[in-house]
Amino acid sequence: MEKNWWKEAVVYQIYPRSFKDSNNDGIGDLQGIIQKLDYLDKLGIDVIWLNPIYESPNDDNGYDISNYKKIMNDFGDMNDFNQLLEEAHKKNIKIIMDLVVNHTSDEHAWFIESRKDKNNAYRDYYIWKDGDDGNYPNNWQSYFNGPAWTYDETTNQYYLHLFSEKQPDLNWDNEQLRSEVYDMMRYWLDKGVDGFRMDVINMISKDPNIPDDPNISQNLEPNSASFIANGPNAHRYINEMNKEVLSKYDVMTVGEMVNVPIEEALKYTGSERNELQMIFQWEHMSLDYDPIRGKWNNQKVNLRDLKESLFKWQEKLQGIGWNSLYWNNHDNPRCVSRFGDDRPEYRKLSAKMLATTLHLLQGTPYIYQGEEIGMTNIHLNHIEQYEDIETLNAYKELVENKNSITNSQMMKYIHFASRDNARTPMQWDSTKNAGFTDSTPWFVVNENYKNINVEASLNDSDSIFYYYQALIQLRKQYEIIVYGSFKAIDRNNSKIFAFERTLNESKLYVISNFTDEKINTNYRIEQNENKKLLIGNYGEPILKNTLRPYETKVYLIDNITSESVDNNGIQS
Ligand code: TEU
Ligand code: CA
Repeated sequence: MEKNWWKEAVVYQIYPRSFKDSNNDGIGDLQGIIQKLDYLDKLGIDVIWLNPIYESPNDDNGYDISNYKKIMNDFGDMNDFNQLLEEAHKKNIKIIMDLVVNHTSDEHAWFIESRKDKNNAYRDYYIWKDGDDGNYPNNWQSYFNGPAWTYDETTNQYYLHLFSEKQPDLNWDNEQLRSEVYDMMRYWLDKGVDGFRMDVINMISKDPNIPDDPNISQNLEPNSASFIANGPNAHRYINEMNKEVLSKYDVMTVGEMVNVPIEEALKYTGSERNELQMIFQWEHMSLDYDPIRGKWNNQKVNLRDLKESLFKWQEKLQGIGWNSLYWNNHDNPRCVSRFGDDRPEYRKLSAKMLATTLHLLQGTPYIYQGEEIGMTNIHLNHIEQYEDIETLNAYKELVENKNSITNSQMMKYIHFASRDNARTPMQWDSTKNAGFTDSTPWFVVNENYKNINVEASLNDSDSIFYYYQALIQLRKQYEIIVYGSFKAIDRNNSKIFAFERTLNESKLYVISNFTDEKINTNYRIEQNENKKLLIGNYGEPILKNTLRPYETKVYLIDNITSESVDNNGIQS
């Protein structure tokens, strides 16, 4: 397998609005990030992915960009950015930017022009269509509820927006638009940024005939975007972007893709295809969705489904593409609450177990801010306390308009699934507002900050923080963690997540208990005399043939003898 720095790296995702406020206006900012670079350096990460920091009216917290070459006032200015990049680079930390080019803000100069008249030079930068006999051009729905089309009086046409009506979709079939996007990308790369995370990049190509989505029925919630993803020219445009821009720089690329079947993913990430290096696929983020209400649910995923999904991605991409590994991000609830167990007695154990399981799979691991200290979901009592547009719109739709669920049911779903679970301010210490700001924070601080915070983690040698630090160190030390091949173990077990990795003469075994039960096991590896415990979340002594609640064990065998590998070294 070809060696690349971005395969060896660990990425840390920063949601700037909630990371650290340096000037006490209640909003996180670039200087705040600069103040915390030492902290990130201590953790040992290699790359920072910044959620959008560009000028934006913040209808969707920066995912609605009004100027791609300006920094949002809330976050600082270009000098702050330059300083951040320079200081990060001094510490050997790279920075990748969010590239949001499926849509812009309706306040972007292109759209302001575009909506003026049908003959405007920018008209075709967006997707404008006539209504269908007084109705919407077709039945597509927005991700944030309601039709994906908004009528504009000035020209008596509708424009497409797969997200909010303040996020009009760009028309990638327009060559001029594509070349402007490439110029903008070069602007950031020439500045020295180290790559891009590309927002919903598999949705840039729409079928020009805009056919109705046959899957949408009146009663069923979701949206049409699954139908729109991976459109006719998606690969052609990404390949062109690679040729025109990406291939000229040594950078990292990760395409965010909701609704991406494996066959498509192989094309996007295939090392021979010159498109992207890896993608964020969403499959394991949606296994707990409800067939009717989509993400608005509070059922925990079944471990076998989770394993099957992740195993499939490991097996299918192996040797062809490359996986990105993540348990959570700014669009998803906190992983310790969702996949682990955030009750006080299990929070630390299960957070470490999740970290181990993820970081030892094949792929590039991503840590979402606060994950490294085990931050949890937030449970606010009133819908008015929430900020996220997706959450607020869904509440309106499901509780107020359709009357299909009660307030109290919806609040339970929100507590489980809302994006705002991940967007509460970072918990730095036990002082007021968790040390995030001295004034009123833009969004509620989780009240558990008195116990769960960075300062406490740094003072506790057994903390989740130091465990992540150790995992990152192991990755630097053992090539097998990066380049070893993957093989599932004990596949049908509904409580244990186990797999092995192999590189040359070494083998690594990862065995994780996803439950709060004590489980008896029978893995051959535990009888092997030559194994050594690389890392685990219970101190010594390690109990053979037993997994305690949320226990994880990683064994390494340096020199495989034919004897020790028979039967995969595993389970009788
Ligand atoms: O997310 C893609 C996306 O489809 C999400 O809206 C997703 O469906 C939703 O968050 C599930 O809860 C990206 C960004 O990560 C997200 O923050 C943006 O809101 C969205 O694109 C629009 O730019
Ligand atoms: Ca600020």
